[in-house]
Amino acid sequence: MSSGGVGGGSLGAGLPYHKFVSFALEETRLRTTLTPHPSQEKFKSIKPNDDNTVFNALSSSAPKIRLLRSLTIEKKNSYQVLDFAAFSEPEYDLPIFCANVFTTHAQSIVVLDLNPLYDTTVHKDYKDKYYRSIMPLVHKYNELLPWGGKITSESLKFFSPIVIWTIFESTEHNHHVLHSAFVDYYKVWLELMDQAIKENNKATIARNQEEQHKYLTWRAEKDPGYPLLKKLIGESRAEDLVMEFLFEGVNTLGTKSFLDYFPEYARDDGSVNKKRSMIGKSFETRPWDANGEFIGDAEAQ
Ligand code: BLA
Repeated sequence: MSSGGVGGGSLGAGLPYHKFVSFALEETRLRTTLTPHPSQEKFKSIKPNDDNTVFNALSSSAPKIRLLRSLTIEKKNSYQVLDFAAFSEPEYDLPIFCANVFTTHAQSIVVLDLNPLYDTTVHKDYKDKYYRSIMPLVHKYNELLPWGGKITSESLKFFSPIVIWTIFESTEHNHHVLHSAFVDYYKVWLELMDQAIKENNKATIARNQEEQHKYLTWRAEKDPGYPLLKKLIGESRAEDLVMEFLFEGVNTLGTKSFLDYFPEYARDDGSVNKKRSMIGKSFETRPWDANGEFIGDAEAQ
């Protein structure tokens, strides 16, 4: 019997998504100094219940970056996962870099975005500040990585006008295009990070922190990957991974609860509705125009 699942660290070098992660780390090191994040130690060698699955988890910080973390999962002959994100310190209102891919032999489900800290349909100033100049990215990838069809409607307010939401056939060519999009999007995020100026206003910093906390709270509760993580490593280890690694900060950046932010999920007995979506899926086509104006109407879809 091979010792496949043991010592995931070294095997990780062969993972296709390892290439994405190592590019991002190298590119980040050209701009800033990464130090290991406290969560790294506990999560670097997660051993799933099944020998055919390998986890790789890495987390770092840098002067403007509160948390840069990646998780890759490979289940032999079955599926691969990339979950990569970067969160700034609350002194900056930077978008959250978000790359999530779930790949089987047949298809890949992809979200690649600079998730806005502030909902861009409400905060036009935020939309203009970060997205106006990078809208051409949409044009570049719109045909190669087309809109993935109806989506959990609640996700939309966490997405930016440049989001790549796509489901494609898992071919080498498509993965090549995805890699190129990842490189482009990550370079843009790094450039924004480099240019970001530290905020001194306490109220603004507190608001940035609360927005990040709201995002973490949403994803820690409703992330589509959560059920699979529970299956792979069990409920309690999956919860640790989600709360203390993937969405680290959810227990420390704020005190509001999921229902404080998303009261529509409250059940009569005060618990959180387990449904992923209260509204259901909508948006058959891309709901932003080329200028990043929101043109979707959930009711009408
Ligand atoms: C599916 N993942 C999805 C879907 C989206 C995302 C939009 C399609 C289903 C839907 O409409 O919700 C991703 N959604 C996101 C992201 C945000 C969001 C990134 O709102 C950010 C705000 N995916 C992972 C990990 C796993 C994973 C770590 O990131 C597994 C460990 C799996 N994602 C996964 C699976 C599906 C999926 C199995 C298909 C099953 C399903 O639709 O529930």
